[in-house]
Amino acid sequence: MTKTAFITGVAGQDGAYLAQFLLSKGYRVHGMVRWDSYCEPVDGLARLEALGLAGEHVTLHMGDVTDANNLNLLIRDIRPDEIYNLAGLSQVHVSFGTPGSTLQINTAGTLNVLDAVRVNGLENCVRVYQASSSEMFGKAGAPQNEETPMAPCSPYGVAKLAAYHLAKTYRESYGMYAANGILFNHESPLRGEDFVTRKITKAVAAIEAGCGGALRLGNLDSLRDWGDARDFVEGMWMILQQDEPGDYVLATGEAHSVREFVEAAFKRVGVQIVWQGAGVDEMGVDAKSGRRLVEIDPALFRPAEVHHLLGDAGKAKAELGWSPKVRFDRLVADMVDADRVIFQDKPQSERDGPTWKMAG
Ligand code: G4F
Repeated sequence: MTKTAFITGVAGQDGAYLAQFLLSKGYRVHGMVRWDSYCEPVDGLARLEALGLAGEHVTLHMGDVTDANNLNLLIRDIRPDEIYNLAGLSQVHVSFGTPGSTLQINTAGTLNVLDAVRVNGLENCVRVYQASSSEMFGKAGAPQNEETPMAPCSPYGVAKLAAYHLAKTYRESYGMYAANGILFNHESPLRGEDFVTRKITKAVAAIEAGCGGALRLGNLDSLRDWGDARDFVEGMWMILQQDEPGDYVLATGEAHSVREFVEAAFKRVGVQIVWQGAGVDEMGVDAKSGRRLVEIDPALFRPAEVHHLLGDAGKAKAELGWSPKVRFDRLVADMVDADRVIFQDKPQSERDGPTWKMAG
């Protein structure tokens, strides 16, 4: 029997790859996108377009997780077998500036999804995947797994932790199939430029093409467990195929610093970075030419930082049979290569246009 999935946040990196994955499994896929994704120019649907999924493949609905009535009606009409709640404000640094809307979207939004299932009387026929995050571990020591006490240190982490507990509470109180995927950082060529990986790979490609200035970054020493988003969306699906709902860490088990990511990305285009100076005066220099390619921007430091994320996905491996296929070097190379294509395709006159901007 054909299953139906409903993805909130379908226009994001994970939403687009998950939609692609579920379509390949024969699912009927419905996705919710916010009204502003439809505005001209329709950049909001760019990821779905990049994967060839806009149009008839995914049925799109305009909506917003903060609008409970809207969600109730959508879920009533679609009657999905599986809901993947991926909508959210996902930029940790932004959450310090907009803590109120972060909680509205990431916590109250999750509550609205869970409650829409409940008030429509669908507790026994819908499975809900909640996009939880390793940012919930915050200051907890590494490595982190499902048993690690959580100590979030950003409004984003706090909002996600509350949502995680809401999913557990609905599971325990109403017998609802609600499962948390506690995902460590996962990246791809579709990653937004306000995350550090894509910011770096796009800057490297621009510099190689001769049209980028120095890359400005904040904390170079934080450690992240970076995997490939395509591996992770498969894990999301596997989580919802278990007989009993549970909570699972998805991670590669390998941590690298932002500094290492910078070095690997430049290495892909044949540039060796050497570091000079210290603190906010530190810079990354091309070992051959002496050109300054990386600078520190104190404005990009966060009020509080998660220093070391390193996931232990042993439970997912044992129970789901999930393990990541893509490792760090390949991920960096794929992302740099994808950004090189953007610059190769552009005539010199267009390369400094609005598509090339430093964000986040
Ligand atoms: O790429 P980031 O912004 O990702 P972050 O904060 O780890 O969050 C991502 O992963 C979480 C999973 O743990 C998700 F829940 C969340 O939604 C998101 O996907 O920053 C990574 C690191 C940080 O330590 C940051 O301080 O890079 C450091 N960094 C240094 N310079 C920078 C920059 N981050 C950004 N965004 N921009 C910079 O210029």
